[in-house]
Amino acid sequence: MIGSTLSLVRTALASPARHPRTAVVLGRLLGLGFLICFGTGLFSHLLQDPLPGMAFLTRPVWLYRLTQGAHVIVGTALIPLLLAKLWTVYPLLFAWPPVRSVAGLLERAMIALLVAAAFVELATGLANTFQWYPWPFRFRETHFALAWAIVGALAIHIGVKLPVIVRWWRRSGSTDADGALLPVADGEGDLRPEPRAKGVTGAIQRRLERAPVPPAAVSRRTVLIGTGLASAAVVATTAGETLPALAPLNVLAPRALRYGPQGLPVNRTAAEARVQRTALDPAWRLVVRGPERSVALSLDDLRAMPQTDAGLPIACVEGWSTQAAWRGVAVRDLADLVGARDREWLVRSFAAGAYSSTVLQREFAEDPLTLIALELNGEVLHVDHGYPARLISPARPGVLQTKWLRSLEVR
Ligand SMILES: Nc1nc2c(c(=O)[nH]1)N[C@H]1C(S)=C(S)[C@@H](COP(=O)(O)O)O[C@H]1N2
Ligand SMILES: [Mo]
Repeated sequence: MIGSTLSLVRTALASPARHPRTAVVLGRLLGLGFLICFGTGLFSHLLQDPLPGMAFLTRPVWLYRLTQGAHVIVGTALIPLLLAKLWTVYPLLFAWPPVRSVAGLLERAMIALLVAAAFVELATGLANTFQWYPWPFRFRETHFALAWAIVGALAIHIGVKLPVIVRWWRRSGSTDADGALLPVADGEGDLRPEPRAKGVTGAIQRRLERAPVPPAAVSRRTVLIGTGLASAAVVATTAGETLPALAPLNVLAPRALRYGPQGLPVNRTAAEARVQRTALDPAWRLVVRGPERSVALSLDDLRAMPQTDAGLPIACVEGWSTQAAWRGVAVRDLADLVGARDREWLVRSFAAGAYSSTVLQREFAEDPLTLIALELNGEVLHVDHGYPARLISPARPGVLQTKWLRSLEVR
């Protein structure tokens, strides 16, 4: 009874667009996209939590802007692709019996894991770009752990589906008409439109036989073109938060380029961080603590030191980024003051809460463009951008570009 009902469901859902080739074409793009997101995400994660002994490139200065921009753009494009893929294969959920072998059971369980993980990954990633955290768990740890689950499950999934993938890899067309199978363990997962529901008898069967065959609502081409257009549309309307050329189309992204004081977006204002009073206090000093010597520098002391200009982007993990002109004291010059070149620094903010300190690794500390910035785009740093002084360094995530500095200590 259940079997025949499910068979009816599958007959109703059959469509020429729900074809293994659709699944393979979408699957290729999904696999490629998830790999790009995995690689760029791993890079971003390691920059924030380096493994012991790890060193990073500090050039090109836009390296992180590129990798994180790609991470968020590709992740956004994956959303329509994943939905289209699920639309293509979900009739397989109505197969009866649901499993026919241990291998089939394992494969289904693994696909359930893959789909669930991919869904949560894309949903949390999207919410993160809007700085919206409607969940009790920590975003970064969860997003990172799920990424490994996805990549592992994807590897197994591709391995199991290799026969179908190989079969549909080339658009030869000759095998198109025959056995449109999504072969799994032992022939489970037939996506073929069923000419007639199996196991249906009596009145239902007679009605089915008399029923006209419904015309194909959508073709494979329509589904693929529609999915491509949907992905292109979400990218075109969001990528403008990092690509200036697309800025005029940027209507869906949470960030507009050049919005905010001094032409730069602000994630956390001085008022939100409750630092206005400390920031504007003339008694403010920047403490630079070397192994043997320490100095406490006023803003005038810092301004009296040699000033370095650097054109560097702020590239937020959430995907927005903006190029800006910074001016201030090179960290190398401060290191010379306390005799501590070629060292790793702990940089602290007087703002409490998240991102209140960062470890500035040796290679970034030694880069001549890593600055204690006092000016932004030709003006004294706005208090929302970290007045009196903030850290800015090439090729590092925005979260590590600490604002409202209090001290630098050799580690
Ligand atoms: N002290 C402090 N520094 C901080 C932050 C913060 O919340 N507190 N935000 C970081 C983040 S997430 C980014 S992307 C950059 C740029 O943020 P802004 O646009 O708010 O300046 O500053 C970073 N520096
Ligand atoms: Mo950020």
